[in-house]
Amino acid sequence: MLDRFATFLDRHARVLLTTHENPDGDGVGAAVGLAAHLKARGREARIVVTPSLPENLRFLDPEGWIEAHDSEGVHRDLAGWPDAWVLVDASEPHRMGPLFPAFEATGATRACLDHHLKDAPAGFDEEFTDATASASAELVYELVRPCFQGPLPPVIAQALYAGIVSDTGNFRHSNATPRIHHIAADLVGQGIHPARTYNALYQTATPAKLKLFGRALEGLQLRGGGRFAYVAVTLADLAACGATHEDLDELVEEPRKLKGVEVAALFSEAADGRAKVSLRSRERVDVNAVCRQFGGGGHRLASGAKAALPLATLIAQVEAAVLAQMGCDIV
Ligand SMILES: [Mn+2]
Repeated sequence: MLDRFATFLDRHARVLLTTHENPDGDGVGAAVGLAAHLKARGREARIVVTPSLPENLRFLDPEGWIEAHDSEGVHRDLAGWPDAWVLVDASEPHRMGPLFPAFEATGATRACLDHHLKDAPAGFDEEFTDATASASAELVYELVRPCFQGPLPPVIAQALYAGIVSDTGNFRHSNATPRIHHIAADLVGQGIHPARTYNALYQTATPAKLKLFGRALEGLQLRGGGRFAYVAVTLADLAACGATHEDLDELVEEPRKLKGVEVAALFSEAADGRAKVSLRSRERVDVNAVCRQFGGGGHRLASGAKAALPLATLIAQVEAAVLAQMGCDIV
């Protein structure tokens, strides 16, 4: 697959890299690593994210390559710029959110590089996916590493390490494979600091974020005899704490900490009025199967969905689906 991807990149001179809406450490890390690689090979590469680069990921972009999407301004003619448009860390074009109309309009070859599970490929001229990879950054590492005899350029090493840390939950999740530890060891051996990376990615909470976590945990719900735990956050909760949607990051990990919990969920109201769910499974329950029933997906143990339903309706429906998936009686 990666040989095919390398050949694909070699055929194009102007490559636009985008990732899913509300970019995470893996999407940004993989895109920065790929952009640095392309630039080193004399290609033009740009990265456009929407809505913008989160504060805690700024350190991955020391050269200031990443552009915040501005459809009315500098990106009015974005569709006309690239000859290849690569969606990184997602394989559903709609996950680009506000970038999707330009993606639809472009005359560029459209491709994705991704490690999420997917039923039927659609919407791309070429797909480069490998659901056995722990992170998109792992795919970029495998592509880029053989091109360098010695150490990787620091910008690539840091970006890929942060992508791997993000998607393995700092090597806690079931995708923390032997391979990903070997890759991490190679990157740390080249001078990447695990503690500094962890601090930059995660030790960035504001008082508003901690208040929001407190408020959400006050409303903690347990179902299925304590095997399913969830919290829910409304727009009013965000406003009351002075918090933003970015502050929801990692909140789903809190109910997951409970002893005996098999599935944890975070429900939230999106800014567009739709309701969102993030599901995490400890090991046994396939939450990707649950999210697919609501038009979403992801990985077997970490998945999400967004639906045009009131929050309370989504909660009731997901709760029933999770309990059914667990093989529980619906209580
Ligand atoms: Mn990823």
